[in-house]
Amino acid sequence: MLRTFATHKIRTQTELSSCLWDFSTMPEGGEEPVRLKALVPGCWETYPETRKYRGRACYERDFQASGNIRLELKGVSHTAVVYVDGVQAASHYNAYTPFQAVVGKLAPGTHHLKVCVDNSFDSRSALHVENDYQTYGGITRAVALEELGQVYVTSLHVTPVKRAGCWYAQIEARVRNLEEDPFAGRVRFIVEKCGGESKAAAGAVEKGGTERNPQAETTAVCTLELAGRGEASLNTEILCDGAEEWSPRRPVLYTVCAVVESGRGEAVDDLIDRFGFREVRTEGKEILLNGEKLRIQGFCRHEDHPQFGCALPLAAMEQDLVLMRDMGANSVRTSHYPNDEIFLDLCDERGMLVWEENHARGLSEEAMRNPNFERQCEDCIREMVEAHYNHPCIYIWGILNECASHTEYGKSCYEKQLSLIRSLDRSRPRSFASCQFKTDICFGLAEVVSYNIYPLWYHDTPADQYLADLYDWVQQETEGAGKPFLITEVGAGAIYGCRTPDRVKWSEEYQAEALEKQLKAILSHEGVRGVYIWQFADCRVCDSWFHGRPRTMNNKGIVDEYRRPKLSYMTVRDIFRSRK
Ligand code: ADA
Repeated sequence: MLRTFATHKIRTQTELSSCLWDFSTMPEGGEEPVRLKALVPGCWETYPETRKYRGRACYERDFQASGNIRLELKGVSHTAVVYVDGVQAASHYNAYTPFQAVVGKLAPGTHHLKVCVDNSFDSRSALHVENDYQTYGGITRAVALEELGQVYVTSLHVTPVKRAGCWYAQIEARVRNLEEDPFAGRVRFIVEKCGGESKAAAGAVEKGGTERNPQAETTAVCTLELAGRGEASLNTEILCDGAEEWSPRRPVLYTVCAVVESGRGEAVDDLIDRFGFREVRTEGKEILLNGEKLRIQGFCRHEDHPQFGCALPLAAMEQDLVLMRDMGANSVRTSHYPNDEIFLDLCDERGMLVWEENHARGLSEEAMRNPNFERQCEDCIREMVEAHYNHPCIYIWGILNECASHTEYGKSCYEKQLSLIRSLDRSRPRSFASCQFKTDICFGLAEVVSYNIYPLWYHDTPADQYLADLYDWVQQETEGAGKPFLITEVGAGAIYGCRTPDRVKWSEEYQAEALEKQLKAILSHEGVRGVYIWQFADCRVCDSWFHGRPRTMNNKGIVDEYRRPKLSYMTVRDIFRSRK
């Protein structure tokens, strides 16, 4: 499955995933490769033969196509080299962002696709390092094949803006000419509410047809001229009078469709995405969604499941959202990387607010000085914002969870990355989850101050005292004073089924009691605008993290890895629900 809705009606798109591919390991030391039929998307750790394999492997399959093609790989963990008919077509680093390969003028017939995947840890990889979560191996998200003509829409971003009580859709699109021949035509943009197919849109999507549009107020047309190979940017604004707002309570969605028409009026390409009419901004200590104060009650969630690794199918993603909702949550933090778009589609549809962050966890200044760190972080940010810009559920961008935000060098990295986000998206606030207790120096760089705290777990200071001390320091001593303040992690470990009258650490009783105290302290603090519990479900960690991580799992889930509720489930549910 590529998305929860169709993104093309004119461009021919075929899913190459949701089926078995030929898979073989590529062992370093001359051992026999393991050969399997393996599911894409999937993780090779889910097969008994490769449960513990770390290294290089290759996935192959044939496909039918002709002419110009675009392959989109939505996630390969963690480094990929893509070959079409034996010729390298793309390479990419980072498991959690999509990338593409565009190949010109394929002869009609059968072609061969090979994806070499590497999930090794070595100095080339600054972000995928041995960590408190697992870096799986495989093609872990969907793969799409698209057949392109001479020109195609490469990007389509919508920013909803409200002026004088009216909503406008500000649209920015890019169109690419793949050939030397010039192209002169136009691009028609159509906005409509999801669920209702207007005559205008129905006409516009008829392949090769011409169309007329009676609903001028929801469309705009831009002239397109490309002298030869290259890309053109188009900007327009559409007045969407009477548009219904997206909110967690009523997540009304709209589609935006960009249709490229030739000079003769033929529709030759299209791209459809969804968005919602909503504005997020900060004002003093508040985060406002369409002017309403947000109170975040959320969970941090890893993409992790014992049966699927990080490649959760739709049904498992949906179940996670159902359980979070049942506990009274209104938000999820995609710790610690950009998530599968299908999960974001579900969040859009369910009105679940999302904190999305780039990929980095707990890197020291030394690790941030890896020569590849800056480029790999920037690529991740660019790809995340480009791909997820339109999701109304994303209300904030985060970067660099628990990295060196307390040193001057660290600060220079935070500054570059936050500025990059600002240059790509001016419509959302930015933040980072800090663990630098009373030593952070980066709060002047972001709109929202966020801290991860573990009173009653890693230390025994009472939660209210610890929080008050930290909050007062932020207000009195830092540039975070007067800004919205979130707790982005709090929690305690419990091993599912470990019950003890002594209420010792790792028991379900201890976790439930600790969470009750932590949440009550946080939610009753007048300065705090919300909390994310660490974490929704237990997750697998890297083997070298076994110390302090019984079962080689991070056991702070409110449900275990199979989503079985621990005692704290009802504690969280009672507290979150009592506040709605
Ligand atoms: C950190 C970190 C999480 C996790 C957590 C824990 O705050 O951000 O990824 O490691 O601590 O369980 O200790």
